[in-house]
Amino acid sequence: MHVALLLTALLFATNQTMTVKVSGNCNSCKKKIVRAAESVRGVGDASWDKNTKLFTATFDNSVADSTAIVNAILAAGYDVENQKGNDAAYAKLPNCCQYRDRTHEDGK
Ligand SMILES: [Cu+2]
Repeated sequence: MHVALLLTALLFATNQTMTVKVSGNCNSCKKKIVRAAESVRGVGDASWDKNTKLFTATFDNSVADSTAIVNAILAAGYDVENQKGNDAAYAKLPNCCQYRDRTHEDGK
């Protein structure tokens, strides 16, 4: 029974979707978050909503995994859930994207 389930899971190991909260302010953040995620091999569609701060990605789980995607976003300087993004990368973000230091006008 368990072996059969595992085989089924392996045979159909294709697309998986993940949703995590990623900090950010604006459309420029969105581009960087999406670009970072899509730089991971196996990632198909990635998107981020600046109002809800929710990031969603679809990926081939035989090639990519959610940890690799989260790490790519952290490396770009963006906080993911309770993990802090890379400080050096964050320092290089344009002023409008400094989400830790300023709250965007249209944000809550
Ligand atoms: Cu921004």
